[in-house]
Amino acid sequence: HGLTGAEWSRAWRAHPMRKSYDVVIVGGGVHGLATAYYLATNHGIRNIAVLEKGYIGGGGSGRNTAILRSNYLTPEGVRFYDRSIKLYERLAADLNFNVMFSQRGHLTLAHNDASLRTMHWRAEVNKLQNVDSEVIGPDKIKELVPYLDTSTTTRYPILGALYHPPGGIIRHDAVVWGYARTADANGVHIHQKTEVTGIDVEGGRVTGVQTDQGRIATPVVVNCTAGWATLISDMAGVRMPVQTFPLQAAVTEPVKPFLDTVVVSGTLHVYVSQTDRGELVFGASVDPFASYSMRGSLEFTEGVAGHVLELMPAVSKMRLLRQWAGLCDMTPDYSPIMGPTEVEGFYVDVGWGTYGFKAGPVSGEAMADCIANQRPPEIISAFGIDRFLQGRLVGEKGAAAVGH
Ligand code: PYC
Repeated sequence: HGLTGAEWSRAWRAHPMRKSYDVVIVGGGVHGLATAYYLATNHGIRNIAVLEKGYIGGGGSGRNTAILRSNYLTPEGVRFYDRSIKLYERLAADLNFNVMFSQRGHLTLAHNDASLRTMHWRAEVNKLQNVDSEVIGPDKIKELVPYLDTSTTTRYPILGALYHPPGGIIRHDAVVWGYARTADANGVHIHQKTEVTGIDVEGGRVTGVQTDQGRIATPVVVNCTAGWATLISDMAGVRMPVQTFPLQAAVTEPVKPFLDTVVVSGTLHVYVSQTDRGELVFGASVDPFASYSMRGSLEFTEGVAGHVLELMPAVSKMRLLRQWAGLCDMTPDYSPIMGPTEVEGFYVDVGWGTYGFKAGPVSGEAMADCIANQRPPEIISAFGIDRFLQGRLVGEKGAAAVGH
């Protein structure tokens, strides 16, 4: 509307780095920015630096397939992700930023008796937590997604699906930008192109952070990274049971809207949704070997195209435009690691596997509470790192995206 680039006001500013901050957050994705935002707005803690070695939202927050849902398997997981959905529902108003949340419904298809059984299990756990989720049959699936091949003669017939009406998609960059702008307006300093090179620990407590832009004194460091969770934790001398795997995704050219639900097939290792711009977004499960590579592979493209066509043969003429990868920090039980560690002042919000973006708001809210009140709030009490020592795992594999 007639503004030149120079006239747009900056959504977040660049500041000279202070010599000390009350809290330093490592990682400028949705988790780091949300933690800063809720620390400032819910707890009045504003002397905060968010350090990002690249640009904000350039990691998992800008690489995920923007799917939101809360139809998990464990009561701890369902409650946690449901709180995130509730925060996402009011996020546009809270941040005064259009995040384009479309609650279009989410379908997880079952192609065999074993997965149908897991869908029933999830539906019952979901209902007990007041989360809208039910198992539906092929006729209802066909009504919701006419382009799906629900015939009984396919290689992987669709026997049923877990239907989760509140699930959907959102504009992931807008979520990052909205949190960044509002955190900045509340006094948070966002330092992009600032790489953490060390964490100072003296007498078992954090005293500062070393960066390629100089040292910062601080009593609190929060590791909100994905892909670099073990690297940053190692700097504080804290070991994490995390292995990093790439996950690949792709988009097609845009076409007229025809798909207004999110469709996931665990058996076929694929999920599909259509953006407001008309592109189909495809994703898979993580690559089969641990790696830090963010390059796309032909194997992925062939696999995803084949599987999408088993589900929706009618899209065979659509062309893929782009593919990319993000890094997923997998934990042994497919639940995150959140809260304090054995080093005083060193907190972690890591291990986000393939489900980190959807947890951004609740993680920020809970981590801010944990730091301000110096104890993990109930909603993340099951996700502490000590669960691995105590054998209290929170097994979410049966509900974590597609088969891993
Ligand atoms: O857990 O819904 C999910 C998901 C989608 C893509 C990756 N994970």
